[in-house]
Amino acid sequence: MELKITNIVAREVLDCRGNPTVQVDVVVNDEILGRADVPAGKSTGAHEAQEVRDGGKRFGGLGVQKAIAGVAEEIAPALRGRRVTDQRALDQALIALDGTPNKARLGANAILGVSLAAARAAAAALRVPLYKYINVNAHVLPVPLLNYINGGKHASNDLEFQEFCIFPVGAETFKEAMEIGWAVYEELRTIIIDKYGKIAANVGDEGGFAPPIVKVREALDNILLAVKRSGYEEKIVYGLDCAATHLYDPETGKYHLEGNLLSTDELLAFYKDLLKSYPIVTIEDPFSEDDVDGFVRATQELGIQIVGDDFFCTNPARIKERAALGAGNALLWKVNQIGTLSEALDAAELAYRHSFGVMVSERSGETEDPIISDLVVGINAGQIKTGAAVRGERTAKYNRLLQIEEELGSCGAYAGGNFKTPF
Ligand code: 2PG
Ligand code: MG
Repeated sequence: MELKITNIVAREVLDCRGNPTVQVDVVVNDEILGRADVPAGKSTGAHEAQEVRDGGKRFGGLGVQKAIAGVAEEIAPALRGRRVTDQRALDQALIALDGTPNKARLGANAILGVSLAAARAAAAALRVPLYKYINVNAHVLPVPLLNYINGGKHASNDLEFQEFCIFPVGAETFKEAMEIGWAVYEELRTIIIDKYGKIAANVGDEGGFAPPIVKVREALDNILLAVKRSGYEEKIVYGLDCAATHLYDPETGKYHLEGNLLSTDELLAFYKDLLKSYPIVTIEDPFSEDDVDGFVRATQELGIQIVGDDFFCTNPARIKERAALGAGNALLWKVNQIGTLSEALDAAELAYRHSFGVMVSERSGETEDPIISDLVVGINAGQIKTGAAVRGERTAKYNRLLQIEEELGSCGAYAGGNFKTPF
């Protein structure tokens, strides 16, 4: 039977910060529903695909009624009657309809919602889970990069790096990674309350604690102590997202850190020192989105995974150009940075061709939609970053991965072994 798109409906819903976002329903043959929500970032890169927001007073300008009107008035009429399983062709039609290089006219939020909801509808129509619809060989359960101390734009403290994470590479299964994660999180809560008082145990945008810390080393020391007390030291290494685009001062070409202005060289030296003290295996955005030289040097000189977030923006053209220069060795994969599923899949494929790692990521403004869990298994990426395993918009992703691990049974493989290090 032909699987045809018979309707597309978009609506305004709320993300975990309470801000409006787009939810899309794609209906196949008048009865099968695919639904997807679009997330939103706060520490965004300048080169991301553009959302359309309403401006004006309502929701402080953040409303998405214009984006939704574009779905009703232009996208739905253009896609009705098309085969839902032609994901690539649907995405190309969306890109052509928009007509801008960065989806600024109809909005990456509208376009991505339709693209993801179409994939969900196709999978539902074919009666397969989304991860299998994307890839018949989907089987890798990712190591979660659990973000336990929040700083930067995600917290109301003065800690400049955005994310301090544990990476339970030594777990045997995803389920065990969650158990380890819980134990460390609870130890960390106690440590933070003892040191900074109970108010410091409130959490930031991604569920990590947001204590009144300024120094990077102090944040790491607290996490290391929590890991030690949990008894899981042997199973855990560490990761950072410095989100350095937001530390960069364009006037001086330097980076704000702990009361100093550091050159690329000095920041690199700071990282080298950190690596002497802590078993950090992955650093995201150690330099600003256009500091190619910084990324090249970090990749050559730090000897760990250097992940590009704002730096690549999940954009195949940026990955191609910068990977050729040896800038970075891993891609942070965020579907809404590029705006369609097929372009995001192209970005992942390109990354693999350059022997890059791929880490699938949420945005800080998520909903309870766990679609990235199916996507991370679908592309066998082996790494996911979706905050601490608390709060519904984060646990939705982890819970979906627990289901997928159960569904895959003995066919599933936890990716931890890929990251075992000599530390
Ligand atoms: C990041 C992301 C997600 P945001 O910088 O990696 O953690 O933050 O969604 O705010 O861009
Ligand atoms: Mg980032």
